[in-house]
Amino acid sequence: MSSLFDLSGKRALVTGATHGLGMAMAKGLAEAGAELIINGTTPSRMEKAVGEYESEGHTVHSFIFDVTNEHKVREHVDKVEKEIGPIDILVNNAGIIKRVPLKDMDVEEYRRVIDVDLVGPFLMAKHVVRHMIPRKEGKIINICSMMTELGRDTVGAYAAAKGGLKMLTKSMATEWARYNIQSNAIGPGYFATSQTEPIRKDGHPFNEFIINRTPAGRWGDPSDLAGAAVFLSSKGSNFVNGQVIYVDGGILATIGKPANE
Ligand code: GCO
Repeated sequence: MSSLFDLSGKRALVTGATHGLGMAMAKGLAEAGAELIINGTTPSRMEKAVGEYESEGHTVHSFIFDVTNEHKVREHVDKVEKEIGPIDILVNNAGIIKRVPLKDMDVEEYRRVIDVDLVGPFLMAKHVVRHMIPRKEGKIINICSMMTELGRDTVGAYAAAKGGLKMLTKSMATEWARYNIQSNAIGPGYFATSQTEPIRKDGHPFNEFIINRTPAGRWGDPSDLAGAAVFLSSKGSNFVNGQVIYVDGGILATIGKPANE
């Protein structure tokens, strides 16, 4: 049974893997045997991240490029395939959020969120799948969100992108499953990362709200995502397509309860 989830001999490209959920999922894939190719956009952050991966015994190939730049995406994907080897697993994790009420949001801010969170995964998958199709094998994992299913004040652009990413995942599954390429998504709940730090720390009321709103009664730890990432990267998911696996402590299972109960 354990061989079902063994990623030895597999190569995983994870975008936005210099910190947070991307790094946690990448480490999980490496612990299951995968060779790591990591993407980021900030050289200083990448240097620190490579040091962390290596200090934990993981060898990584690192590349700095913007997933919204199709020329750079094509160039780097082709470079990896030519110089390192086939990309077996793509994790589209890179994403940004801008917390601004829709009525106040500048259209360029809105466009940037859509570009990184929805166009980026399309471009990465389009160029990785070019190589997967002839091999008739591959795994694509898009990283969705609670905002794939729920709205929240000030995150409308992000929700629009993450909602679209669910349907993009289903569309990838529709077009690429015939080549034995499984396209699925992971929907993280609320996790303790730098992205949520502004709404979690220093007595922010959202912290208590999330703890009460989450049946598990806690924020997710990034390591909680490794299992779903390994499953969707492994032979264990070879007949799973177009699904979003929510790793959310139960948030989407419930309407919640009054704070004082
Ligand atoms: C927010 C949070 C969320 C989480 C995550 C939930 O402002 O509501 O940042 O967007 O980060 O996406 O799944």
